[in-house]
Amino acid sequence: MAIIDSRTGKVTRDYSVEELQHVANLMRGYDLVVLAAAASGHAGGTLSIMDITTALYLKVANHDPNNANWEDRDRIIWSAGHKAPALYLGLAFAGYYKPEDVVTLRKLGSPYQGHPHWVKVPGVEVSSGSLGQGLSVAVGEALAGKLDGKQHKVFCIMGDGEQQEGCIWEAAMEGSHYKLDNLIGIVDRNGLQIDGRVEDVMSIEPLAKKYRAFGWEVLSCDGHDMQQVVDTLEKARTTVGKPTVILAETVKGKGVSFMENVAGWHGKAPSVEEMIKGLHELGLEKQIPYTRLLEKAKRFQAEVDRTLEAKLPKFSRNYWWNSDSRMKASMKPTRMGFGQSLAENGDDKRVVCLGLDISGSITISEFYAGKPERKNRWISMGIAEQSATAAAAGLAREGKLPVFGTYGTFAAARNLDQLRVSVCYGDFNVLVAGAHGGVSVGPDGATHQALEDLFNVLGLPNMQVVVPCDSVETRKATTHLLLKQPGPKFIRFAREATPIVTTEDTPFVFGKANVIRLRHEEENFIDAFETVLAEEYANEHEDVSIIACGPMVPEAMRAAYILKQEFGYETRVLNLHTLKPIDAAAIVRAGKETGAIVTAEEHQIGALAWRVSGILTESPELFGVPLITGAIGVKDRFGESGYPWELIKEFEVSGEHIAQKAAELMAVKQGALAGVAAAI
Ligand SMILES: Cc1ncc(C[n+]2csc(CCOP(=O)(O)OP(=O)(O)O)c2C)c(N)n1
Repeated sequence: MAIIDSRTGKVTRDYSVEELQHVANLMRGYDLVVLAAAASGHAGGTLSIMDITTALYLKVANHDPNNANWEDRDRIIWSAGHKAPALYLGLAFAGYYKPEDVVTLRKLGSPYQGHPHWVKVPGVEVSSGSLGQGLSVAVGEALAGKLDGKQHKVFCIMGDGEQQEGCIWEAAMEGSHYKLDNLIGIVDRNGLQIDGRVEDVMSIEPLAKKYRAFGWEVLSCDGHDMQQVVDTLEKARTTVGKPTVILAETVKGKGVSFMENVAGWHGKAPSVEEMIKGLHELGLEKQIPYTRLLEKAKRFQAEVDRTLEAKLPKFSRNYWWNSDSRMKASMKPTRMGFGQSLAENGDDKRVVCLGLDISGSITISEFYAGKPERKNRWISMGIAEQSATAAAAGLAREGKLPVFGTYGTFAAARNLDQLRVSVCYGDFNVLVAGAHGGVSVGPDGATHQALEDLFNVLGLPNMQVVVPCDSVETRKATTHLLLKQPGPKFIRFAREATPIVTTEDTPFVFGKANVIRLRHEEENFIDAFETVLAEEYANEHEDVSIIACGPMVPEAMRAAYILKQEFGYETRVLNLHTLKPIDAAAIVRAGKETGAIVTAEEHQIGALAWRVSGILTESPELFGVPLITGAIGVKDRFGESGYPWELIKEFEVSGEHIAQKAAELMAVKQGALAGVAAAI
């Protein structure tokens, strides 16, 4: 069967193998264009899965593009959500929408999010992006199919690196236990993952034997031989009494010579020049109207820019970073400070670093870069956050100082119970890096943006939590946590370049806030500020306080500047880099001495705001003291694809938004003071 009119049951279009080959090639070309337009995304794994995608959506799976939720459709679940562009193009070429629509990929407001969301795009079966979950979802859909006496199949597309997630094997057991012969797994065996060869990162072999031992029928094919792909998929439909897995041998980056078998092309998009080169190799330079498509993407982006500009609170002039000579700041990704510290402190033989297949990007690989003698203390764990977390506890129990890190959400949510029981209950010396925190992974979208991670780790007894404000502070904090601070600790830092607002001389004392005060205009924005330890600061009776952590500290400084320029208000900025243990004294003083507090966090409102308000409300010192508070942060919504600096505006957490909130509080405060004066 294939694409079907669900009303009549008739096949609307049947493709020959040659036609399928032609479409697969075309889809590869579109893939390059949409990735180039997005300037981010996963070239390697989308190209390796393209022939299978074409065979499934145009030939093997029964579905109706005009009736996406047809109850008898075959379900196709993309557990490997990062391959989303291939999925979007498969649906487009099947007729759900036009291929050219996909060119808005990864842009703010586009339905074509970095990782697929089923609510936004018709034909997407479920949302995914956190690896290892799809096979379980497929088990659920297959069980439902059995319960309802349905004949359709449930396909699940997975990566080979993804096989390292333990959850896959729980689902594998369930599939055979319930004899789910309506379940068909497909593994894209391209042999590479982010950190290198699957074989080296964490061997999954012998994969066929493993699935067989779990009670599955195992088929294999050349994932680029269209006839074989179609035949194997059709054969999988006929298995009786057990689930089937297809191990498809593929080449990462297939079809584009300079991308083939190169691990570096995993999470990278081609430049426009590389795209043209790739199109040329595919013989599509003339066939795909790439100039028109890139123009379409630009127009979409221009509209995004306009909408965001309108969202930004307006003042008498532009205060954005580097907008003029007074707003100059140099930028560096905060993650760099983490790697730098590991490089500097890694000689301590107790330090062991665990790799979770994102090592270069989060800079944990700096631990062994150029230092082969440390390689035996570098332990690659594959894509297995839960096991690695508990293994870190085991290492710590034996006197080691384990460090691991991955995307903040996978370092604080995926492994939460392991953190809770194995690490925190045991009170072990484990340093966890919640990398790529907040909006800094922008175009990856909701599944990868850590906006709830701090709720998780702050709620764990014994856990200590630091959110440094720039790469310099990240280096200092990492060094302190790694070697001087016993117990479980979580450090959260960003991927994107953020302004450097501290220097080597800026104080960093674990558990103690800094006060940052605007003093005078300087050529370099940052030099206009003075920073001192909060406990050494003498009250200057400022109008308002802004309490911030992480990349919100530079935004708070910008807000302080705006408030001074626009209203003449004096602001006390509190850099609360340590969220746990929290500097309660500095918070209470800010409340008492300024009477107005705005919290600013690049997180769902509450990780910072509720802890600050908890301290304020239970402080006897503040009884009878007039105090008004406001909170800036993400307002109970999931993330979105978009560039990090766009999301700062979209989520209303910019310096302008902080300043606007502070000005609102000031209006109330002044109104109240005027009322008191009038009453006297
Ligand atoms: C739970 C989780 N951990 C980490 C990641 C980050 N990540 C995205 S893709 C990827 C590598 C996947 O490798 P593989 O399954 O082999 O896919 P392919 O090489 O085919 O792209 C990783 C680690 C993630 N998305 N989800």
